[in-house]
Amino acid sequence: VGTGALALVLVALMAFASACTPRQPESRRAAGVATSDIALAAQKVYVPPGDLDPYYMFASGGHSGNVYVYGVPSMRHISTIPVFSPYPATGYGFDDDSKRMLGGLNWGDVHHPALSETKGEYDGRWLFVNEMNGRIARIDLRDFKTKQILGPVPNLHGNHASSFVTPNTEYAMMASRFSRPVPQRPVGVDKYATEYKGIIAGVKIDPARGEMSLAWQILMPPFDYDLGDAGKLVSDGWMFFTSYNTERATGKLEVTASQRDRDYIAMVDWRAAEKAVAEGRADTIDGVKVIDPNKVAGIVYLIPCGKSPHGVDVSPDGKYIVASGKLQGVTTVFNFEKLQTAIRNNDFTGDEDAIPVLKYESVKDAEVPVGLGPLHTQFGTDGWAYTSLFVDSAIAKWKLGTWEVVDKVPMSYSIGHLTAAEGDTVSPDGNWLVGLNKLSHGRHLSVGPSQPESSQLVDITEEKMKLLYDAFTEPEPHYAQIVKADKIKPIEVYPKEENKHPLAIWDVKDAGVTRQGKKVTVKMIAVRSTLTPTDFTVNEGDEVTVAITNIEQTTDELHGFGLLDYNINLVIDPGETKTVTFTARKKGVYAYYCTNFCSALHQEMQGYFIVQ
Ligand code: K7E
Ligand code: CUA
Repeated sequence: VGTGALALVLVALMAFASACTPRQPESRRAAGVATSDIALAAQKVYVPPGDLDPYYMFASGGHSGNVYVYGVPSMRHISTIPVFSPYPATGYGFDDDSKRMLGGLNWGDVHHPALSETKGEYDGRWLFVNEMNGRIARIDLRDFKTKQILGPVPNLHGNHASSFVTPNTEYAMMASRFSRPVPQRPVGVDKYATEYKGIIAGVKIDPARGEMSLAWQILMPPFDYDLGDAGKLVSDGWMFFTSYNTERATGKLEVTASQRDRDYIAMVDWRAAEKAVAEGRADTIDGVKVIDPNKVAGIVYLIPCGKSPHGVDVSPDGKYIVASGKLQGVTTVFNFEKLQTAIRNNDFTGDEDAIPVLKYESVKDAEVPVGLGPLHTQFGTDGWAYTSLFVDSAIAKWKLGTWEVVDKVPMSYSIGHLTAAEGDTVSPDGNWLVGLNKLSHGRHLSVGPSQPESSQLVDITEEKMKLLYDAFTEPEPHYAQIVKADKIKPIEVYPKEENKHPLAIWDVKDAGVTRQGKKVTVKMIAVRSTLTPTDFTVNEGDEVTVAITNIEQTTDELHGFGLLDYNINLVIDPGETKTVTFTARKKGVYAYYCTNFCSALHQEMQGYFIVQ
């Protein structure tokens, strides 16, 4: 059965590959699409000059390390938020603070943005994003800037099933896609099944400041933990994680990890985990409180699930746990009440490393025949669910409770995640749905071998889903969330009275150079259209700190500080102070200048750095 399903997937993929050979630009409007339909679609997505989109979409930038911000429904890319990679456009990764935050890692593989929530609704305060090098970051939506990067955390390797938050942002989640020996040490893969361990972790979030800290980890069997979601309303207090390779196989996983007919969803009682740690029942491994299910019962259970599941998604009412078996033609729905009853009655079929395995028949509600290669599910109003189908390259619409599949819309091509407006909250809006496709071949002017990925906007207000618009993004849009624009209240300047930077100055007469031995501090002011001081001199070998305050309090008045030949590039927003510290290694004269166009005399905003 295993190889059969696999062959099916491969055949479908090959058929897809041959279907999209390169073509020259031309109209590929589908036959039978009337001009009136196109005009209607255009009207729905068009946001006229001067108007604003009613939604923000925050999309993962995959291994670019960025988050991309879009307006919905216009699908205009309006901003890039650098998180795990340097981004010269905003000077991110060049000033002392952001360089320290990146910690010497110049990339990250971002997968799942998670907006902070209050009572299960997006509250517009923070955006959390995970990345594979065992890290998670917090972006403050007050200024759309990365404020904290936690990790790489010990023990946990390949943080993919992250950063899903609980309904009151008590926790963000982390889990290992790659198992390895815990504690970390060199052990051959021949001992994988017994010596390698998976890790599930809870990242505590300070409710006032958003500050993240690693609270606890759970030692898990060496499966590959893939996706997660937090319980809500009736299932609040639980976290769910899919896993594959429950075969504990190594080597060519595409074959060895697809043997079993069922893998598992791990369900974690996070309040019980919290309590176990508070009661001192956790071990400390590499400085982290780690709960071992061999010693502590009642924290985690395993739900058998369709072969090699990918996404797991909790319905808005919290009653259903929807898991997609990516090598199957069905998505499986589990009933939270049945899960609770089964746990209460010890309705188990066995265990994996002391973790009880629930009985599939006792907890399953339905196997919904959505189509081939189901990956992820999002929700609308009235119990409507939308599942992405990678192999079929389509979205299926179906109903919770009746399990009827009522509609399908093709995606071009090969959809991964999908995201609905307010889609992970307890009350989705049921109007917009965006398919985040892995490929786009032939849907845009060719740009060579590295094609943009396509994102497609779908109208879900009516019985039939309607594809309205193709947008494109840089690699690799894994997941995105769409939030009502009026929930986010960004500032446009940093108020002067909030600037507590020790090197901030507000008057040009305070600008200048001070020296302590070989340490030189330059306090600089940036304001239209001068960088003061306009020149400064240091000695070769000095450690130089340039602290620049942009004293503007006017929207859009950013100034830059580009220092040629020294790889220094800062951008300072109105009211902000930034520092850069470096050694004056090269003798000579070097120009610095403002990189951000700021006024008619922007080009005059320049000075000289002299190293003698
Ligand atoms: Cu691309 Cu969520 Cu990393 Cu699915 S993941 S497709
Ligand atoms: Cu300041 Cu250009």
